Amino acid sequence: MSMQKITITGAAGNIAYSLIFRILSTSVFKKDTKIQLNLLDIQEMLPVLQGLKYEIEDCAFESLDSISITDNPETAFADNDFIFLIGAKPRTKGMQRSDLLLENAQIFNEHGKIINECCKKTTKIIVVGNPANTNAFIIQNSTPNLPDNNITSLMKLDQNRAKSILAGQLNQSVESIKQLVVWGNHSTTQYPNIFHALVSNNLVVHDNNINNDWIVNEFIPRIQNRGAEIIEHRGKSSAASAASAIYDHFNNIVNGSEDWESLGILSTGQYEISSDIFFSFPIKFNKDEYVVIENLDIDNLSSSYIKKSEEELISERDIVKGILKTN
Ligand code: NAX
Repeated sequence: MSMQKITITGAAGNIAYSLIFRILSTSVFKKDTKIQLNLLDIQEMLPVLQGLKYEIEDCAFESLDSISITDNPETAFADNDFIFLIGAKPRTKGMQRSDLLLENAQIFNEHGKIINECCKKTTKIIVVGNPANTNAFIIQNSTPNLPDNNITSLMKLDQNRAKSILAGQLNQSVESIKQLVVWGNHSTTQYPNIFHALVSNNLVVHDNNINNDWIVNEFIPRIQNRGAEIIEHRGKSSAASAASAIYDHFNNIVNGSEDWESLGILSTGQYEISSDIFFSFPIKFNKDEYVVIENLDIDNLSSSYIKKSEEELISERDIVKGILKTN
């Protein structure tokens, strides 16, 4: 029997409520692997965590070894295999995006410093709390003891949304769509690049249902604004679909993927993207690592979208730089 230690922050929140049950019911690990789960939230949420712990126990999951709940990051982060950083403050009425960036930057900076002291070299960190890519950049800055490529940010929800909406337009199954990747930031500047995508091994852009007008005026803005569309209908932000995407991202990190994937990683200058931002590139998983798929042709339209998202990430990075200086 082997053991995997997983910590989830923001564990009393909406996404965690779907994610935890998915991770334990359909383990990404080999059958004889047990999970030690650490759930972290702020002190006011400890009663909620206690109730959540009871619910998890009541599922009698075979994959579960133990659960601990805490509001102490030192306890939560010690000696982990995987850390899901979901906990973040929501944007409240009248709050500017820059205020949210700074508030959440403080949380991620504090968590990063603690992780740096108590993690293993192999600890993998998946950043979800928004602004996810810039929070991942903060984590990377505050964890010099960890290899940069252990840190990724979630872009899989955007990729799943793009796949599903494209499959609907083509009247095809989602699994027939391949090589559809979202570039850039997890925000309204993200760029779902349809020009390399395949449907049943043929280029999607050759399909009769697809034309430039649909790509520019419907497909791209629909994906970019899908989060807002969900809030408009549900009155709350995406939670179950976000949890499902986190599970997919986690599964890819553990077991790899045959398809091209979207995840935020530290740019090292691929496609001439600035080298100190977390940017979503087309990624191929090899056995135990992932690599950026290089030398793809980027047309002028794609290039202008990609630049815009890069500019946004650079400006987010510049806003949080003051906090990083105090490290
Ligand atoms: P909730 O507001 O339901 O939950 C957030 C939880 O974080 C709360 O329980 C809160 O008490 C906790 N928290 C706040 N500060 C904390 C701290 N210092 N330490 C530990 N926990 C803390 O939000 P939820 O819907 O679960 O979303 C969580 C985050 O995911 C948000 O930032 C959201 O914007 C982001 N998302 C990111 C996505 C992505 O694709 N990257 C998609 C989904 C989601 O919008």
